[in-house]
Amino acid sequence: MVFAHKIAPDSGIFILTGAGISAESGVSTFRDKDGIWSKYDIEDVATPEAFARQPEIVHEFYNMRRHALVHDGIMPNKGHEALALLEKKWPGEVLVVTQNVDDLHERAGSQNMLHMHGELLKSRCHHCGDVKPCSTDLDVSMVCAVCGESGGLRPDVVWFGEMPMGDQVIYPALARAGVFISIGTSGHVYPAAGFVLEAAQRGALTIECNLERSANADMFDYGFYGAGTAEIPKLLEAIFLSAGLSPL
Ligand code: BV8
Repeated sequence: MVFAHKIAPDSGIFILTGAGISAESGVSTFRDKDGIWSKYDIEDVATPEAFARQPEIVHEFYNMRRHALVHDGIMPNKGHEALALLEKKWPGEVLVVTQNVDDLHERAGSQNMLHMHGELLKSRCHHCGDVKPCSTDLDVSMVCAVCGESGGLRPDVVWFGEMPMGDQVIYPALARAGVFISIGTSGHVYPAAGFVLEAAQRGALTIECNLERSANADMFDYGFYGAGTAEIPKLLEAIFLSAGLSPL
């Protein structure tokens, strides 16, 4: 398939990913049937108020997910690998901005990327802001090695009502992108769900790749619908062909 839009081979490609790209690696999504939010209430586990009110419950929620990521043999899938290969082979800039807190993009080889909702494998001290790698359980009794305060170590993730990370990189990259791709996200969470409009207003070609049409599917020029491991390679082939380049 070739897009009606011509793509300049030196175009910047901005890729937003969500939980759907990690689904085939065995990581639960949030809003699918049996997803995380069908088992937990956001207000109980993913807000700063929840952490202030019942930190043990919040720690248990993230400790369970961190333990699974580290110990359950979760590996990057062909979708993560295809994006890492794109970064190597595409003549222009490729930036992956993920809403995911897993490390699967990095483990697949993506380098030019950022976690706008933080990382499960990092802890942050609520008191002094110190961030450290973290692959084990956190609990309220732990003392921060930098400031000596206890009770403040939390997962280095962005909760609802908190400012997402990386704005200084994200918005300039959206402004210069020639192609905006959204992969594996339901389009419910802002400001991420608004990125497609930012890119479209600057004239970017916008493409959605998802198991099914997302909440903001109508905002995209093209859609590839099905499992990411099957659709992402098709989408990347169309991009190379539309730029007059031989596919990966
Ligand atoms: C903020 C924590 C402001 C880490 C998460 C308008 C503008 C701005 C904000 C708001 C607004 N309206 C409402 C808000 C507030 C809120 C919000 O958006 N609420 C929603 C629910 C309405 N936003 C915020 O609070 C954000 N902060 O705006 O701050 C501010 C300004 C100044 C000062 C202070 C604050 C913060 C949002 C971040 C919240 N944290 N996670 C964690 O626990 O993981 S969000 C959570 O949802 C995850 O990060 C997740 O990534 C994210 C989005 O979900 P998806 O990734 O899309 O996952 P989902 O399950 O929904 O969908 C998966 C998709 O994959 C599905 O479509 C499915 O079809 C598809 N799929 C499944 N299998 C496959 C597949 N696709 C392909 N292949 C497959 N095999």
